[in-house]
Amino acid sequence: MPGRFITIEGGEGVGKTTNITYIREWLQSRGIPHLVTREPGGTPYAEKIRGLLLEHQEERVDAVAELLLIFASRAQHLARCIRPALARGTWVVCDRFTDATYAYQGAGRQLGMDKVATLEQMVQGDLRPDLTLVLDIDPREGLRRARARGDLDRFETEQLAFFESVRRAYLELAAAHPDRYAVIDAAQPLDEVQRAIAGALEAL
Ligand code: Z5A
Repeated sequence: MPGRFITIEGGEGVGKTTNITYIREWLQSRGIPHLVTREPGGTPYAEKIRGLLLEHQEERVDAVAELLLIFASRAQHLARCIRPALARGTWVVCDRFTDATYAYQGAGRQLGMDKVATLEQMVQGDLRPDLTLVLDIDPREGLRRARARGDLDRFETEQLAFFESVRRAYLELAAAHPDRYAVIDAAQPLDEVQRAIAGALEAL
């Protein structure tokens, strides 16, 4: 039986990293073979592309160049990590995936959803996550949490309006496909967030 594909999404500082530890423990305690990975990145080659995307650059990065780099790293990640794992029955938990591209490049960078959809079809074919957890929070609070942590990457220096578009896009995606998404209020105390995550995992 192929593994299940779970992605975790949301704006800055929503608690993806914190809650992936919880998901890992949840799967471990049930003896479900799994791997945890992330985007951009997830293989040595794709991680090099992540560096290009997140580091501050002297040259202004063109939004289409950014979009193509994201899908280049995704193609590598799918070919060398995600697809082989799913085929051998391993569940894959991925910190961000293509919903982030819809939210950050399609909406945040205003490239539009059609370009993202075209590349999604080319790179992924019919592969879509089985479950996408969207951790939702007011971007002001998310940025406060992320900034309290220290150094900001190239995306984290964007203005509030950018993150408001990102949030709206995630909520619209979730509303359009309620069977695949679970939207979780990430402003709640951590144990409440984790109770909601457990509910979505049980349902899967
Ligand atoms: N990107 C893109 O543009 N297009 C794409 O297609 C993809 C990505 C895939 C890298 O993402 C960047 O790539 C990302 C979008 C872009 N933009 N940025 N920046 P990333 O996932 O590596 O980085 P991130 O989004 O910045 O994640 P993050 O800042 O590391 O946040 P997080 O993992 O969601 O949060 P956290 O580290 O778990 O939690 C933040 C703090 O809040 C921490 O101190 C926690 O202890 C605290 N926390 C967490 N939950 C709670 C609750 N419930 N209450 C109180 N405090 C909490």
